Amino acid sequence: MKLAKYRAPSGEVGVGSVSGDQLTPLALTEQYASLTDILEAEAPGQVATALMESSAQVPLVEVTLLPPIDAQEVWAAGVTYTRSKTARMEESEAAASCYDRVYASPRPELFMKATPHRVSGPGQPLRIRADAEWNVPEPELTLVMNTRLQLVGFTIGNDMSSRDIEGDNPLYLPQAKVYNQCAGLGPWITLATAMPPRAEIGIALAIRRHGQVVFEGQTGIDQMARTFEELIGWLGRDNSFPAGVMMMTGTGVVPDSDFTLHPGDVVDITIDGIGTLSNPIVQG
Ligand code: DO4
Ligand code: MG
Repeated sequence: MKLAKYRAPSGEVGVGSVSGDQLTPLALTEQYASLTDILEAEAPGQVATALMESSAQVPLVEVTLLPPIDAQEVWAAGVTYTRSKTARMEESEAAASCYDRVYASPRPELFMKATPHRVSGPGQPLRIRADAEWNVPEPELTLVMNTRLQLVGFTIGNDMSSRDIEGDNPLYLPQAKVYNQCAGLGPWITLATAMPPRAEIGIALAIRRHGQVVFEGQTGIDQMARTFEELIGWLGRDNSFPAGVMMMTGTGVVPDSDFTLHPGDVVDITIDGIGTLSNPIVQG
């Protein structure tokens, strides 16, 4: 089952189940009043099924999809694929050994990526920092956890990154990663019970400029150097999440070093079992 957050033409915000090009609104209750409440249930799929029983489907094009997040923090793991390690070592000669070491260390790189107000949903703009010159999207499978740190679903994440700022000095990482409209999430959450086996989850990135594809790349979760459970275990060490948490799991697709995003580009990320997250890029 795929759960989306949407705004109806009336302005009302709701939660719906998506199937093909149709959305079935959920009749929210006092107990299950939000997406977070449903993800918090012992069996989110059963709760959502019960809440949609008397609702009629509406075409997806008649609603506005919102980022599938309420008050969760968004975290990210880094250097979980060889491609990310190599690209980082190229962009930062001074800090090359940091990336090499973290790739092989038991403790992963984890960082706070975004608070909900910095997140863009499907079709909403993602931003290039005004003070950055070398920028890329990072297509990342994103884990959705409830307050008990149970992995309840998956969504698509775009970990927008300023490579010149990060490459200048690794201590600038938070500035390279965290700013207004720095994180894409969506288009919905696929419940964990509905995802394909991990070995079959592919991730594809396409960047379009003036309607032409200027970069394409793909990878698969089977290329990840760490397991989801390992990353969640480290995230939860002496760390609690009163509204649940989402975690991007790192990028395995990095354009060559002569590529940078331009304002006006459109970034499409497709992940098996979820769908496609598409965002236009803005700057300034
Ligand atoms: O170390 C820098 C960030 C790494 C990252 O975001 C990634 O590998 O996806
Ligand atoms: Mg990343």
